[in-house]
Amino acid sequence: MIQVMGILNVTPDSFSDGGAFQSRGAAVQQAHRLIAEGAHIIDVGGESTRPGAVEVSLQEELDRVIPVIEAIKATGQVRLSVDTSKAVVMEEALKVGVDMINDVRALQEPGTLQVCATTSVPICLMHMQGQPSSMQKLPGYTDVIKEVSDFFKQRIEACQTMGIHRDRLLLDPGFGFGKTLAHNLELLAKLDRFKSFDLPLLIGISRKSMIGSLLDDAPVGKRLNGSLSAAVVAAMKGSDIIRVHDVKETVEALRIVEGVKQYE
Ligand code: PT1
Repeated sequence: MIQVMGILNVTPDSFSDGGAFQSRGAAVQQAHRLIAEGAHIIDVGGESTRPGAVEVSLQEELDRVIPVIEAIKATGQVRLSVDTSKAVVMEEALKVGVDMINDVRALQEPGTLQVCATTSVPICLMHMQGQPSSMQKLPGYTDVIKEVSDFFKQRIEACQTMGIHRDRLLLDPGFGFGKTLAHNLELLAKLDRFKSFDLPLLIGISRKSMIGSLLDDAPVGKRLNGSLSAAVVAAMKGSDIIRVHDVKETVEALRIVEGVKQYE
């Protein structure tokens, strides 16, 4: 079954829910809502990585993320993922029982490969060109599919060299991370190319600017239909996990995909 990963942002500058879930209680409440709506995994993130976002200090990120993971984990109702690039945050999240690591920097930060080598949880390796603060300034590729593929190959090898089993890895082309609309659309159109790695694909497109661009610059709050349509396309092209804000709607849309896929 295609899995739905519900987004739980614990950032004050989060791009689409305005930091409404900053306090631990509110974050846990939102987690319960995502679970009730059918989320298979909840992705807890304390660093905004949307275009233009500034980096957050280690202590700030720990303070935001760890208590929330601990509190949701105590309910024992759902698998939890931590959206971080920092080794110490990964380490502390693992101590409180996180089930998956989601790294938009694909374990390129110091110490992250080492921390991941000491555990057996799944790891999502995402592709990004540049850094969030400036990645949308001038994205450029000769061949976006080849360059993302080469990056995956290199990061898979780096993991294996450190003793991280290949079968723990998931791949994510990183929609909106140093990509123009054309790059994002080509990645979505040719998503099936990445199936050749024989690893699960995770896709995050929910409410992103690529959806807004195709809808006459619709604001974040008016991107639901577009996000669902993109999720359906991604699922039809072989995505295994879809990372979204609107869990209930996505679960319903994916039921139709599941129905169709039975007869492929
Ligand atoms: C993602 C993702 C993520 N996206 C994974 N983790 C974000 N594995 C955070 C925009 O163009 O796709 N995959 N963690 C959020 N980042 C963005 C990027 C938000 C671009 C918005 C945009 O609007």
